[in-house]
Amino acid sequence: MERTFIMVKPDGVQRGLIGEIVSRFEKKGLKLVGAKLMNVSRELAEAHYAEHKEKPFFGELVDFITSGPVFAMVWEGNQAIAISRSMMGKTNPLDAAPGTIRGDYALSVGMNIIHGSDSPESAQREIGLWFGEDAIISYEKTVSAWI
Ligand code: RTP
Ligand code: MG
Repeated sequence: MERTFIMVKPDGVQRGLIGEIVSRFEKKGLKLVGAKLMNVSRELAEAHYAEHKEKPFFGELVDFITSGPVFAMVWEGNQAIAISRSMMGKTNPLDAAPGTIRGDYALSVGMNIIHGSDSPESAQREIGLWFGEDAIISYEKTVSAWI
């Protein structure tokens, strides 16, 4: 069983896509184990995207993520990390297949609606950074036997 950190970015929140995105993850069969609507400090944004610190777009990326509230979530399930990445689609909406979240809702790489952890190491780091283990809920979903 895996956990992954998923975030609806400020553009997704402003465009009213929280419900649509949560719905897609629920219908897929993943289990929501943590969620919060929050403003992001520059410090948190810089720590979250630390791997991109030297990239030319880093400043813009941090400006964007701190520009309005985000909806941060933790989803749990078999292969949750890879499954979520495939539901999101490629980073650049130009390459994201129709049917994926970015393929259906985004036009530009700078505003691509959603973030998802890209590996087990990233997921662990990001869940710790945004939630901490105490904020994650453990519960049984009886429907899990059918997924
Ligand atoms: P994310 O971390 O946000 O889930 O996106 P990702 O894994 O698909 O892509 P990543 O390579 O980690 O890039 C992080 C975010 O930086 C912005 N970006 N801009 N201007 C550019 O060439 C460029 N490249 C990346 C995107 O918003 C991307 O989601
Ligand atoms: Mg990434």
